[in-house]
Amino acid sequence: MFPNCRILFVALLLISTASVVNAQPFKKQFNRNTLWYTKPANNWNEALPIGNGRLGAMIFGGVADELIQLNEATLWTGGPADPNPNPDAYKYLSLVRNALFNDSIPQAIKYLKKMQGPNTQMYQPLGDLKIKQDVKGEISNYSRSLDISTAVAKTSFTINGIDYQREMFSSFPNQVMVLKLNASKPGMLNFSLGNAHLLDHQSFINKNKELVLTGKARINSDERRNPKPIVFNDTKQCDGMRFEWRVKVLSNDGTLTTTDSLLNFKNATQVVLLIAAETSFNGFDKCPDSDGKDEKTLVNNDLVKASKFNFKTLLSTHLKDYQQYFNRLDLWLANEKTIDLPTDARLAAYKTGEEDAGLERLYYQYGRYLLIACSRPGGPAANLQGIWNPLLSPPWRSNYTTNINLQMNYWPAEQCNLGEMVQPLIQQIEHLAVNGKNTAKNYYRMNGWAVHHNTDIWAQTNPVGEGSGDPKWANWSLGSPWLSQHLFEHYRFTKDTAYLKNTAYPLMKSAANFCVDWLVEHHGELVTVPSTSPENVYIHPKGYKGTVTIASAMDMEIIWDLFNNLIEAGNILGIDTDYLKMIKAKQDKLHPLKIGAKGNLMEWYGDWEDDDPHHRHVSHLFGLHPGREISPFLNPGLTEAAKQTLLVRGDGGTGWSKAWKINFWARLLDGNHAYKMYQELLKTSTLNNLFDTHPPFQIDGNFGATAGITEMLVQSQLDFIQLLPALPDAWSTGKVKGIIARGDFEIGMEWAKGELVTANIKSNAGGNCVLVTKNKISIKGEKTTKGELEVGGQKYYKTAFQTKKGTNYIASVDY
Ligand code: FUC
Repeated sequence: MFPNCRILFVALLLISTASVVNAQPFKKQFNRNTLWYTKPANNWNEALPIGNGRLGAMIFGGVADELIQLNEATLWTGGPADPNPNPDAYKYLSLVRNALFNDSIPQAIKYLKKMQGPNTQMYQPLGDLKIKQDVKGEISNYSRSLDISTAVAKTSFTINGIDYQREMFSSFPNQVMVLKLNASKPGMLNFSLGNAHLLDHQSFINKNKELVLTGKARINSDERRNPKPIVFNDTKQCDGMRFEWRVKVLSNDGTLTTTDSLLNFKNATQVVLLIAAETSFNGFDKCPDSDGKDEKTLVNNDLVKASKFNFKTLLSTHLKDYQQYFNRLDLWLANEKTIDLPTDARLAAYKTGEEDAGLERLYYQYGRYLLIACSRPGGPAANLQGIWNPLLSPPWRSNYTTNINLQMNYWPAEQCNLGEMVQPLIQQIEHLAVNGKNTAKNYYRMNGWAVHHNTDIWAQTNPVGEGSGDPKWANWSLGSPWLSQHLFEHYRFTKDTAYLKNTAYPLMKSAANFCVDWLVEHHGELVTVPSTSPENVYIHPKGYKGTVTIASAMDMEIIWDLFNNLIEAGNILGIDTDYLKMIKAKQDKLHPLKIGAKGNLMEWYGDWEDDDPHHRHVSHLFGLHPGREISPFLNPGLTEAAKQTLLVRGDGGTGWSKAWKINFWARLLDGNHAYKMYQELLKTSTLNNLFDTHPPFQIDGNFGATAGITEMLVQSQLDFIQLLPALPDAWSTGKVKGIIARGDFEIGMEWAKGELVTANIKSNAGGNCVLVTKNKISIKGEKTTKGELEVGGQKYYKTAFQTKKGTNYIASVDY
């Protein structure tokens, strides 16, 4: 039954506009974790994504013409980054600094452009797999779906009484994609398989009757604003990355013939195909051509290994692997209704104001699905589009932007019980620290490692912009301290002291060394100069628009955060006492955060107006989130200023901007405003396949929203765990299992009418557990230390107890 008339109206509208096929009434075949549709994707933004961290596909679900667009996560243009692409850059630093201290902003901008270097490389598509299926007649029962609890996509339809189905998944354990096609009547499956790529390539059938596509990425990516010819070879250094993908027939009960570069299947009932892909990428510091891996042997090995198994075994191995991650966390909202509507119709109804807690929950879990699908240990970090990109010149190069977007991709990982998926980011940071040392030395004559606004699979770290980039983004230089936050957070969530000692601490310390050198003493304070507040523009008191300043609030907060984490880390490890005293002294001397005339947190060195008061970046609230310098529990004055800042900025912005605002409002303990931002994100920044759109598609908003919802339910950034810190009225009754709090506590909870009922806390690492709740609670069978505190007029109860590793504790509310 349809819940009400408006949904019915939208449903009818969709059914009547389904021009490609007839949408027949549906059997209840989909569960609460399924995205499903009654027509094929009209375009890429409607196709459904699958991935195993490395091999990705966007499935369109066409009937006679099916398009499956493929990606391989390591396929990028270019080769190892040039350690010193602008040898004169360092000469301009003192000129920039003098200009800024003399308040000559245009002059500083001119010099900053002279400090820029090449733009990053681009993430590339792997190609298209094309299916032409021989089907004639009226189509009924069409659906295409993606079940995020199994990570399996399906396309089904009926023609002349025959049911056809295609089923596809990307297997991490077997490192292939698996595609099964079948017909319900024997011998009725007739189709051909071909491939395509936008670059010059070779396409053929090899002696094993495999469909092969081989190609080479460009060594130079073209410049968007000033297209240069595609270049595959660099006579000086290195040639572009090679790639190859193959389709192998695992089983086929019909006949197979080949023509040129097509596989033709006739009179089959079921065909199972394996798709394997490899590139010659051999590490961020190796030429992908001369020092590249042998991609042909690797593809062959992948296929040989996977073809030892039948479809059933491949599927069960895939499910076991995928579900070990996905099933760790679940959320139930009491007001989730069973809605027998396709996902695009649900979203359309939601956009008209229809309530749909089930869609809200689905989008939340979709963020977890996407992270498992695009970031797996051993592979590259999730880029701006995860691993899904069909274009040779994708938006923003589909690279990594480090002034918010890359970090946002990883905000949900630890807290949503997917800590392993952070490994690719940590690996990227390790590479950045190597190249970033050259950048710090060559560009600034400084110690430590520096990362600027953009990076890529080659871990490029120089300021980008090629001499004409706006310094408000191109010259932003605090990538290393911000990324270091993720290093320490991984420790805070896992309590892995060996990792802290051997991996995180040395990298954090080196980033801090860069910050120590980067800071300049000015009127008795430490400031950054040059400084930007990504990517905002202020109105200078002299009337012109300024982008560069000294000591933006964000710079101060990021450096404060690193110093704070480093001191904490050093104390845990019991090392570097004198060094950390020096760091503490520097932290205390940082130019302080200030409140402006409007009651907001000052973004700039002066209390200047913004060129765009609703600018999408809210960089100066870094200390509220993802930092932990500003909190209602610590500093009500700054917290109020942060709130005022958000009110002035408004609730608009790009997808990721709205996602960030969910997190901000959750940290301000305002669940209803956080929820409002979530609604805004779903209503105005979400595509029909539930990808976030900037616009265009950018995956950070998906991840930022999943993180934000978790922040509404559990927070642990301070030295306690808050249960239901920002529960919105809309989700007044529900339950959750599997959220991870810092200290490695796994939290399950039930709540009703807006109040906690019970919580289950599993201690994975032992240690002291401090809970902060709005209700008074007891821990079954445990002695606790209790306290009370009041924040913003709300009374909170603090309950502390010692835990044993591997033990479950039950918290119940004292009535
Ligand atoms: C930053 C943002 C843009 C976009 C880009 C990828 O530059 O300001 O909005 O998200 O990254």
